[in-house]
Order: sequence, then C-alpha cells, then structure tokens
Amino acid sequence: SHETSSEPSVPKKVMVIGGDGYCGWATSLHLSNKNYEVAIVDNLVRRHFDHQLGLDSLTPIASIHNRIRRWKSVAGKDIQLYIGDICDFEFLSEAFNSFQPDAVVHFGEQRSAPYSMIDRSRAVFTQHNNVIGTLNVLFAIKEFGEDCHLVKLGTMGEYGTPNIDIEEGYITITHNGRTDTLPYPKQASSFYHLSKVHDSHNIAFTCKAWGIRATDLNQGVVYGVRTGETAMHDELCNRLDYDGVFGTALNRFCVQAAVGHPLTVYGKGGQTRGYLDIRDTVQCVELAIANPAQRGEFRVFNQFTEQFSVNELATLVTKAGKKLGLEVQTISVPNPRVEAEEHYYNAKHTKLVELGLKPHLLSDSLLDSLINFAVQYKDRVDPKQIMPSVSWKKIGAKPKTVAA
Ligand code: NAD
Ligand code: USQ
Repeated sequence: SHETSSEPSVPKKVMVIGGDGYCGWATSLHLSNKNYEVAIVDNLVRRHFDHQLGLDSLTPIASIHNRIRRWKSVAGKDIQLYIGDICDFEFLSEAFNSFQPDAVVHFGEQRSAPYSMIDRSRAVFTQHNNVIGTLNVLFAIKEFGEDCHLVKLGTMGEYGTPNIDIEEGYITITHNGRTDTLPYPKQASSFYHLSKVHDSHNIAFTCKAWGIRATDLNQGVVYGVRTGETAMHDELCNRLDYDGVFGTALNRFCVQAAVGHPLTVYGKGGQTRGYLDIRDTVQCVELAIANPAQRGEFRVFNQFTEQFSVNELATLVTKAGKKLGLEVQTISVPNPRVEAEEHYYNAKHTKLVELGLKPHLLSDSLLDSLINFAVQYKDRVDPKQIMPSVSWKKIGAKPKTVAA
C-alpha cells in the first residue's frame, strides 16, 4: 500500500492485536512463517486474569519475550512487540505509526462470556475494553493509514439461535412488498457476546462514513492446541484453557476425559454451535488478509467448519476416550447460563471455503491427540477449577471476589 506502482498492493505488514493470546499467538507465528512482517500488540491482560482468578493454562507457556526470542532462533524471523493497552489511544497511535501496517488483525478483547457475567465491574470492563479498543483501532486507521484493512474477530454468538437459517452477515427481506438486504438480526446472550455486536455496528458505520475496509470474522468455538509453528519448540507452545471461566466446550471435555472428571454438559445439552480447529483459525485469518475487503466494504464471514451440540461432543469424546482406555462419564450440570437448550441451528459458512479454506474436520485422530496431550499435562490440572462458578442469573452489582 505504500508503493507507487500500479500493481494492486499485496499486504505485507500485519499488526496482530492480542498476539499473546490463544488464537493470536498461533496466528502471529503462522503469518511470520508465511513471510508476513508481524508486529504483536498486547497488554498481557489475559495473563493477569489468570493471576487474579487463580487459573492457569493446561500447558506451561513462556513469557511473550521468550516466545519471540525462541521464534527467532527456531525460524530465523523477527516479530516486533508493542506492549500496551489499545484503549490508550496515545500508545496505539505510536505503535501504528511506527509499524505502519497494511492489515490489522484484532484479537485483543476480553473473550470469555462467563468472565463478563461475574459481576457489574467485569461486565463494564468487558464492554469498555472491547468497544473502546475497537473504536480506537478504527480511529487509528482513519488518522494514520486509511488503506489499512481491519480483520476483526467477531463471534457466531452475535446471531444467537434464531429459528431460521443463519446467513453470513446479511439477510434479504421482503416486507410489505419492498425488498432490502439488511444486517442479520443480532441476539447475543452475554455481556461479552453483546460487546461483539456493538463492535460490528461501529465497524459497519465507519466503513460507510469513512470508507474503512473491514472484514468481520464471526468465529465459532475454537478447539485444539498444536499448529504447525507452535509445535516446533516447547517454548512456542500455545495456551490451553480448561477452567470454568475461560475453557471452551470441546477443549474442556478433552481435559476432563484425561483427568477422569465427568464431562460437564450444561442443561439438556442440545446447545448447538459452530466449531473449528485452531489450525483453521490461522488459515482463515491468512485468507482474509490475502484477499482484502474493498474501501468502504463491511465484509462478514462465518468462520467455522462444522456444527455440533454439546451432547454430540460428549459422545465423541467418550468414544475417543474409551479407545485410549479411559473411563469417561458424563453428568448434566444445572445450566449456569440463560440460553436455549433445544433449538434449530443451521448457519451458512461458505465464503471462506470459496476463498480457498481447506478445513481440518474433527476426526478421531485429532480427538486422540488432544486427549493424549491433556494426559501428558494432567498433573497441572486443578480439578477445583473445572465446574462452572459463574451464574447468569446471580450476577449482581456487588464486586465478587473469587475464592482460590
Ligand atoms: P485470549 O484471551 O487468549 O487472547 C486475547 C488477547 O488479547 C490476550 O493476549 C489479551 O492480553 C489481549 N488483550 C485483551 N484486551 C486488550 C487490550 N485492551 N489491549 C491490548 N491487548 C488486549 O482470546 P482468544 O481465545 O485468543 O480469542 C481471540 C479473539 O477471537 C477474541 O476477540 C475472541 O472474542 C475471538 N474468538 C475466540 C474464540 C475461541 O474459541 N477462543 C471463538 C470465537 C471468537
Ligand atoms: N457448555 C457446556 N459445558 C461446558 C462448557 C460449555 O455445556 O463445560 C456449553 C455452553 O453452555 C454453550 C456452549 O457449550 O452452550 C458453548 O460454550 P463455550 O464456553 O464453549 O463457548 P462460548 O461461551 O460461546 O464462548 C467461546 C469463546 C468466545 C467465542 C465463542 C464463539 O470463549 O470468545 O466468541 O466461543 S460462539 O460460541 O460461536 O459464540
């Protein structure tokens, strides 16, 4: 974008906001390996949540500095690092101006639905951090790099579970004889998921008003831990959350199977969501960057490869566990959330496939390796952190101290 040739510019420099997190670390290494120039921006707040709540990743993870040093020694590539909070516009401006990205991938949000439902202060933190952070990124692009492509991580949870098919971002409706293509209705079900809806609205508006180019990746639930690059060295290992606040469905079930904890199906277990392997997260983000949105375009992709109910996931993990000689039980836990437990779900997800995504579908071998991986680290599991502790209905204004 900074060249003067008439060739369409190829994005080269990618700023990864949230590059120390689960999706962001895997993506940073993948892009660096593919010869993109990468800069990580992160304020390390995710590591701070673990300290505050007494949680830890299943896998030991190196500091961001050691991770980047190790990547240099393993792959011979430099990743730049800017430690700071994107809610601080001065910091973000300096990072943006010094790096001058062609694309910004924005993973840098508080991403746990339960965390956002602990108490008022966590709900406010989540929406402030996520909505203001994204607004600052939009202003940075407008001020300092109008042509920069924003690739923003959204969530399938923005749509909720409507009783009709879910489209990719937009739906064409005929009403009283007139037809229009409109944003697909949003029905999010936590203060976290709502923060993503608010982000989407702000991004859509600035695409229209300022000509920002943006891609909203409505990602499903991610599973897995190893990617081509993070598997190259112990110090490049990714985090894997299994606790009741940050752990997500399939990853939790694999860790539960490994330590002999019954699988925690909430309520009736018919809750159906889109899922994808973390190896596909990195592929999807690369595809979005390599095929930028047009100026003024607000592009929406549904980023998942398969849909499952939690009951189906429990059955798959039980079978895979048996093959490995593990005794796997399932219990029904009273649902701590407010959500439909039996519902229609059929979501489109063709746009990334059209751009060339080759999905890694959930297979026996992946489940085997994920469970075996969890068995390898099972001594690090704190069984007290497995059961859910945050209730949607019991959220209150009073700050909740979380017992260790
Ligand atoms: P994560 O918590 O592991 O990583 C997020 C990173 O962003 C952390 O390193 C954190 O320190 C950083 N961060 C947060 N607020 C920041 C701020 N104000 N300034 C600078 N850095 C900040 O989360 P993840 O699982 O990697 O998810 C990444 C993104 O993908 C999130 O936006 C999330 O909503 C989305 N997503 C995740 C999943 C999933 O299953 N993990 C599924 C769908 C969508
Ligand atoms: N669930 C269980 N048992 C468990 C954990 C979860 O039954 O032990 C159920 C939940 O009730 C829910 C479903 O599984 O119905 C998914 O829950 P989750 O914790 O795996 O995922 P969720 O809260 O939706 O959030 C995760 C990420 C978030 C991302 C979202 C994508 O933390 O950042 O946005 O997945 S999506 O689900 O498509 O909205």
